[in-house]
Amino acid sequence: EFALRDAVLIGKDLRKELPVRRPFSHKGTYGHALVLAGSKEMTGAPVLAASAGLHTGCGLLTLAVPSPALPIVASKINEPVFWEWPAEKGHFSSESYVLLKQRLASFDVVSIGPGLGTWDGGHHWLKEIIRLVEVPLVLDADALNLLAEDVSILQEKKGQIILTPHPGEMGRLCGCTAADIEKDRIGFARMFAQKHDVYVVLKGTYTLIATPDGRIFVNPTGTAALAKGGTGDVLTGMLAGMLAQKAAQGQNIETGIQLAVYLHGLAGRICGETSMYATLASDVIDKIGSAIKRLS
Ligand code: NPW
Ligand code: AMP
Ligand code: MG
Repeated sequence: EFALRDAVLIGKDLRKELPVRRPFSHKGTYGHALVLAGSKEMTGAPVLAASAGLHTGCGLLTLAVPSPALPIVASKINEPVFWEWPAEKGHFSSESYVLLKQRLASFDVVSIGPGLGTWDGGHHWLKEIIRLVEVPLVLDADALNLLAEDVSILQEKKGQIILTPHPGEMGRLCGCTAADIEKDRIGFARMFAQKHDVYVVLKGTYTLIATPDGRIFVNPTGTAALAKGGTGDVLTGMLAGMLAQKAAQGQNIETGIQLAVYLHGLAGRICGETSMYATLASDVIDKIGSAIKRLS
């Protein structure tokens, strides 16, 4: 029932959707993002996501990191405020639950997953988070791997959820292989988004955005320069940074998702102009500003 011609190519009208940077404004005007990421084994991913979020323009960013990894992560980046996340990931006491709910309410967007790792029963932990967060919630990487244990926990959501799987993660969510996903990218993304009432950003050469009501957007800006570890963590951060601005200004998040995906690809292309081989995830972050300039 859905033909390829029904998919909409993004880019043309995105310039006017960029959050406006007004002279009479301050950091509070541009939103406060929370990124919850990292583990002892993966201390780079949270730094990439947080740095990408701030380069995309949010006013404030808090980086929550499990306590064993926090000192290492905090030594690599200066701009975020840190939140020492309890290492006991699987359990909230009723007291900590109330405090957590209060603290989570102070953010305009919450992004979870890069480098977080997975653990037994982790989907119970994720279910509590999904229940508590009332603002746009981005789930990526290991948050998607935890979600794959039981996708029905999405029913607990209070606000909009955005999933950013690569084909491997999408396969885990759908109970099939990455190769199956690649044979029908639009079909899987659209089915999952509609069934669970979420946005699905299915990454790949042409990243797709499937909306909860069954529309499909296609991003043209990707490049093989992005085929390197950490570039997905950069996209997660860019979504947090862009959605924080959209949410803080009371705007619809849909064009924020499109902007983040488009600018991520464009930043990759700008890197590719120097080298298709040498591009690192951190180089992509350095080109976010140029990508925004090229769009505007
Ligand atoms: P194959 O076999 O390679 O063809 P995983 P991950 C498949 C963190 N990171 N098209 C792929 O297929 C992340 O945030 C930390 C088709 C394979 O089966 C996560 O927390 C970094 N298939 C964690 O590492 C930097 C595709 O998916 C599987 C595909 C694990 O994330 C690196 C691999 O995916 C990393 O970001 C495509 N386009 N893309 C750090 N510096 O701290 C992927 N696949 O097993 O989910 O592993 O994506 O590396
Ligand atoms: P991840 O696998 O989570 O690190 O995400 C990789 C990111 O790089 C996604 O945004 C992909 O769309 C992008 N990417 C990787 N390889 C390519 C490619 N060959 N062409 C376009 N985009 C790519
Ligand atoms: Mg990833």
